[in-house]
Amino acid sequence: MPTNVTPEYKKAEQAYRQAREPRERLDCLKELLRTIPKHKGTEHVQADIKTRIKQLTEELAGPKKGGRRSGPSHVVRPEGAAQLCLIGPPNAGKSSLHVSMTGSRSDVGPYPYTTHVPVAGMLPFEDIHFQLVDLPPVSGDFMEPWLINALQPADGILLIIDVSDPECLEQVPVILERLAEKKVFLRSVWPGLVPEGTREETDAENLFRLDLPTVLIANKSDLDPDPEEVEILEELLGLRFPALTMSAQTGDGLDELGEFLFRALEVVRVYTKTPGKPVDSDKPFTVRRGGKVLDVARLVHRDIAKSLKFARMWGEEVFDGQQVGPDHLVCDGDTVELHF
Ligand SMILES: Nc1nc2c(ncn2[C@@H]2O[C@H](COP(=O)(O)OP(=O)(O)OP(=O)(O)O)[C@@H](O)[C@H]2O)c(=O)[nH]1
Ligand SMILES: [Mg+2]
Repeated sequence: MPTNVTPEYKKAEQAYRQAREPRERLDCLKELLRTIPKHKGTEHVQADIKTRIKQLTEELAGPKKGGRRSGPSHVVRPEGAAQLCLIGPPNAGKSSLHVSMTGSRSDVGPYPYTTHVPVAGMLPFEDIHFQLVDLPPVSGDFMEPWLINALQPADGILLIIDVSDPECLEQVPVILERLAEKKVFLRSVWPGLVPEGTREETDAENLFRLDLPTVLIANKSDLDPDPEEVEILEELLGLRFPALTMSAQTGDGLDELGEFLFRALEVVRVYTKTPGKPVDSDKPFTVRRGGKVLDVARLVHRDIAKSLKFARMWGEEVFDGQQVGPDHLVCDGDTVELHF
């Protein structure tokens, strides 16, 4: 972080960290550039901000007529309770898993480098969905230049390997290295599961670094049915990602992901109701542990959040219809009635 920054810049920094929508992130970047003190000590950061503005503007502009870039935008707008990106070496079965878990039509092929563009799909879990984004592979030979940008809105990574392929021992470190070069760091710590004795050092000072909680997915377990294989792999690689074993072919282990993500991301479901009407129990809004009534109101409508006065709540930690303020914490399964 540059020295002697103004409170205005600090505010812009905080807004950037929280922004998820690409367009919102672009606005925040412009605000950062506007507010950063312009002197020698901030030149690097200024250049970094400008590069990101350029990249994101190009992404948002979509296909360029007669230009280098063509095809759809590579940033997927987050939807559902969280966005998870699929990363892995070529041919590991990322797209096969995506198809099986979300019902998408992502291309599957028996040869490497089948996937060329991001494909979004929704993984259902109970009454919510997680968004899974299938991506092209990462290898020592190649990584799509836009891939890092596509990871920016993600809440986490599914690191998918072919557990029957001994080459994954070389592939995984290469992937981690390539991402780290671009300031994307795959982390084993998830908010809802902090393994004992792990404290990962992060350089929180750096605005553009991205730390993404990661789950290792050992795919193709039908080809290597040793249930301890993934533990041995992690031991050999010196990694401590939580791991799930799956087979896209047989469907084994696929139904564990939703439950895992729900717990690891500490998703909190909140139902809403209008005064005098029954609860809208079909579609909850989702926040994370530590979320407040105000956060739920923001999801319902920005204007409601702005003029929110109080809420009535039903749930385990309140008495029925209890009146609470906008800063009241919500718990999974709560119902709120917003008064504004
Ligand atoms: N036996 C077995 N084969 C699988 C499994 N999952 C995927 N495959 C096969 O592995 C090959 C590659 O699958 P894809 O899903 O295209 O792999 P990918 O990781 O998306 O590949 P790229 O897009 O090239 O990175 C295909 O022939 C799949 O049928 C599995 O669980 N078991
Ligand atoms: Mg693929």
